[in-house]
Amino acid sequence: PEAPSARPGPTAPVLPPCPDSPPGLVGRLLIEFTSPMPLERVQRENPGVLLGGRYTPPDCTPAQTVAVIIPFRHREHHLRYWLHYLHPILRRQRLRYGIYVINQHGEDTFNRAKLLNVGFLEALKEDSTYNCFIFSDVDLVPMDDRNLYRCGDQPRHFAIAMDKFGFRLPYAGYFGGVSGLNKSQFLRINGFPNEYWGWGGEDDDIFNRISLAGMKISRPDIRIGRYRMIKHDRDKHNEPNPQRFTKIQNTKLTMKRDGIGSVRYQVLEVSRQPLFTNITVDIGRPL
Ligand code: UDH
Ligand code: NGS
Repeated sequence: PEAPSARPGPTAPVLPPCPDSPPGLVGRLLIEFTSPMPLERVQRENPGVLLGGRYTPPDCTPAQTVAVIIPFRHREHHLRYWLHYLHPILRRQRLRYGIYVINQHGEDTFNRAKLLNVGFLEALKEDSTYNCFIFSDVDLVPMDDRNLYRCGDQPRHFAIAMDKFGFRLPYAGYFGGVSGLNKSQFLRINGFPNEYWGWGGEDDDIFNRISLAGMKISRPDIRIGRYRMIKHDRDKHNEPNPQRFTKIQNTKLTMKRDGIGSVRYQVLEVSRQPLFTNITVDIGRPL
């Protein structure tokens, strides 16, 4: 018979804080999107992920709880690659996290930034301890696990060296693809704009908000912030927005009234899948 001391005690052991530099990282990764990626395989390979795409390191206590928010519509095959690559990376990074896919209902014009606002609010409804929000396009996979999906004392831009831009920033103020803000940084800029319908400019508006709020963008080393983008054609109902150039000139005026404080939407379904939480939402359409 087992000695009593070998049994788990009545109180859970207190785990040490997770290290600043996680020891199990591997560095540069081979990322490719050639062989198909069945969801069953991704599930089988990630048994430690809990329902809804939640994960907590078994061996340490993370300083932050990270909500990863993905704007989404009709990109199931991209999502399978994303989950396949990202779950093991986030696990090695010793993060406590949850994955939220914010699925725009219907076929009206796509609105990335509004979906991200919805993700912020809905993730907090699920778990009020989220204090770091990483906003990621579904088609972007980091090529180096030293690119830590955590928040810092300034808003962070992660996707700084994408393959399609020759592994460089396309312009100094680029803030697209993958970014991260903690809760107070996000609220300081009144969240993201809700009025960019269609493609383009919303990330520049977010960059403007951050600058106008007196914050600076933090970025990883250019050798570490590398990304592969899954190649795709332009989506239907996400045409370039002709208003985007004038809108980004007016961030200073619009950010006060348009943002997380004014977002209106209706959640149609919350579905906890094995590897992510799927939130289908009616965000309306352009006026
Ligand atoms: N997204 C969807 N569904 C859509 C549109 C956008 O899920 O119908 C999401 C998705 O997470 C995507 C993100 O919004 O990664 C950004 O949209 P995007 O991928 O369309 O933006 P990107 O700049 O592409 O990557 C623009 C079209 C490029 C066409 C190039 C043809 N060679
Ligand atoms: C800028 C867009 C951004 C966009 C970036 C990269 O021109 O929204 O290009 O686009 N700004 C405006 O249109 C005002 S990409 O090459 O990824 O298609 O993120």
